[in-house]
Amino acid sequence: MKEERRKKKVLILFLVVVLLLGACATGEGVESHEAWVRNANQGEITAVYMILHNHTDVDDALLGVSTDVAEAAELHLSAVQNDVMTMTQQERIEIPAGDEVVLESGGYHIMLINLKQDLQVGDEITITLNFENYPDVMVTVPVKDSAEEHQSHP
Ligand SMILES: [Cu+2]
Repeated sequence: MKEERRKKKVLILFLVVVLLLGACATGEGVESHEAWVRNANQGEITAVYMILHNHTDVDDALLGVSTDVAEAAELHLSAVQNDVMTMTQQERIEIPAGDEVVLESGGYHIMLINLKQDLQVGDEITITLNFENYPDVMVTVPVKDSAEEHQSHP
């Protein structure tokens, strides 16, 4: 009887874990999840955020990004130093095997510099991610409002 209950508990725990992992559990290669770009106007800069998930068993790194909507795209890391928000350009963003890295406000992000067009809420842009090992990945990125997010990103 006790054994039976224990088995049930283990099964439920297993199901919960599977549900929590969600789409990631079935992923392949290096994928991006929940990508979005902050709305901005032509000539301005903006930032792209996402979760990068490395489903492979090889350590990888994001080396660069290309897009038609901006003059340049750079990898950046934000940090607070002496109460001042700073951004430094990164040559690479490591994505260890079987792990994920979060690009988010106040941390790693992809900076789009000198936008060639307005990015309005509801629009979508396409960016291409270049990795050290994994082949290029094209990502469709919806434009979202910056208002509910923090306002301090330069
Ligand atoms: Cu930046």
